[in-house]
Amino acid sequence: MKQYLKYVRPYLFSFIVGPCLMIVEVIGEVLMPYFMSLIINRGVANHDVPYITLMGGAMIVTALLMMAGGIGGAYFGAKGAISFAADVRRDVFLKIQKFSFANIDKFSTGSLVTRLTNDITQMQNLVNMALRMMLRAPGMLIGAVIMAVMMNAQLAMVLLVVIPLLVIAIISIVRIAFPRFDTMQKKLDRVNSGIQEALTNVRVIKSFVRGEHEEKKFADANDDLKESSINAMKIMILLMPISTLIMNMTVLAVVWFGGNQVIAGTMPVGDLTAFVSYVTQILMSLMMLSMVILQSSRAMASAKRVQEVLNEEVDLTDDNAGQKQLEVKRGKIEFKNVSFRYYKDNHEKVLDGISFVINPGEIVGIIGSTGCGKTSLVQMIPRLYDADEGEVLVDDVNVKEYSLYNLRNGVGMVLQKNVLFLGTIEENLAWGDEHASEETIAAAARAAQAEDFINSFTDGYDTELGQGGVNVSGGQKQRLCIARALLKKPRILILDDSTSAVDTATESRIRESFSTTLKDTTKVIIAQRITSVMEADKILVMDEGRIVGEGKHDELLKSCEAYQEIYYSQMDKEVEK
Ligand code: DCP
Ligand code: MG
Repeated sequence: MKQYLKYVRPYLFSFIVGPCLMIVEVIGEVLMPYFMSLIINRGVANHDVPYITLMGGAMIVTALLMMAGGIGGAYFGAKGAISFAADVRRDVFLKIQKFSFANIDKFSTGSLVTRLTNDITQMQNLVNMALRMMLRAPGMLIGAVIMAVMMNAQLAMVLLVVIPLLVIAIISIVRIAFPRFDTMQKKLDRVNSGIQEALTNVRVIKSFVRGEHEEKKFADANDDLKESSINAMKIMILLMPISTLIMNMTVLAVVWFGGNQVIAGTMPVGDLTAFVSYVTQILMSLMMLSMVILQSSRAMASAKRVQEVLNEEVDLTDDNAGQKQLEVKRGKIEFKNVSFRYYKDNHEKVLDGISFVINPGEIVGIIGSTGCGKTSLVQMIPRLYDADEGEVLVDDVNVKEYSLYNLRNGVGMVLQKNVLFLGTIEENLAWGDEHASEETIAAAARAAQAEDFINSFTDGYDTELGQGGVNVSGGQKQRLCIARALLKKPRILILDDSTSAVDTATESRIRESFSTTLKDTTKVIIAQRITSVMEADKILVMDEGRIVGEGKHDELLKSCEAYQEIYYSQMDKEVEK
């Protein structure tokens, strides 16, 4: 928890002044019953009106001071807590931005969202509460005990019985509640993950008519959360009635014993009323403390979850890169005996002993059955994942030697599952290069065969895209993604199945335009259709994580069995059509 201290430091003023102002309120609270007892004992008993007025005035002044202290304390408490939470949120967000794909795979997106929102809010609530109660509750407890003992030490003995009783009750309740809140937070995570998944995939769910299934899945998770919340609250609910019961019994005992003293004439009436107030204050402050402890038990669970994100080791950094200023210039790619697996615990290798060389400016096709590792292979080039064994070289330098910025700037990649962002087409394309002029953007769109359909929209480049690019067709989206990558003017361009939704005629036009606009750029094209890669300088044929063939179309057709299989199965389909 020490880790969070640095978030307190910038707001130290609020963190100190807030609780101090609350002390003003506490002093007032403790003085009020005393003034009251003076009015009753002296003023009322002696019919001394000026004295009553004087004391009444003192009470009004105290009340005003209390109000000022209360408002100030609440203000600085809230300010400190809100600022604290905002800074933590910022750092968690920045950390997630640094996450590698492998890190993100580890936490689910839903869980990250819960941690960024709900968990940090829990922490904020705790800080806010702590700032207001931290000094106030113990202050009130101590102040009231002192006043009570000073007023009537004998009667104060009652407290010796009651306080331990209440403390035991509170501790047992908190101890039972603690793990239940922990469970509750985990269930909340599951609900959030479910919501996240269902919302992002709502189209798939509808098209598979799996709405009912999803509803049931969600209802289950939601009921689960409900059950565990009720389970936790059941215990919380006990806290109030038990404390109130103990408090009322105590007041009864005080009035009983105190009343006898008043009748015997050993205690003034005013003292009895003040004493009852102090007893109430003591028990109230214990209840406040228990609330803080309970809230902190919830917030501790949250703080731990936030900490997990903050402390997660980003397994892919350029901290040890030796040649950070180096940029990708020529675009040569070489794999030396590369092996890779997503899950490090003895799972099967996804890539197994991959070796090949791609020379600058070459067009290379990668082909192979689904799941054979094509995407995994190309992800090694911009270091989206790191190889477990072997080396990946770009321009004869290990990719780990580059700064991630320079490497990824030099390697443009159109991901298989690509998305566009909320905003206009132009904003989306300029995402590849924010300083791009209108002409450059138009040229990139032209090269990706996107210009015609963009111009056919009434708003042209100013057409607003929905989240993820929902309001363009699959093929249009792919072409916009290609144009976006082109604007980066990469030395190496990787297209991962990026024209799968584009018709073959348009696809071949894109290929043609590449041969003029991107003459010197190394192009790696992953495709399902052999026609997409037939004209490449070289084709890599993959099967189950290995390269089983390498060469030009004609050579492979003669020598590579796997290639022949793919070729003839696709040709058969053509004939059937
Ligand atoms: N895989 C995994 N975890 C990931 C991604 C993939 O375990 N985060 C597994 C699934 C496959 C294997 O790795 O068994 C290879 O996956 P690829 O995505 O590399 O496969 P392809 O790109 O070749 O398949 P496709 O043609 O369907 O895109
Ligand atoms: Mg793939």
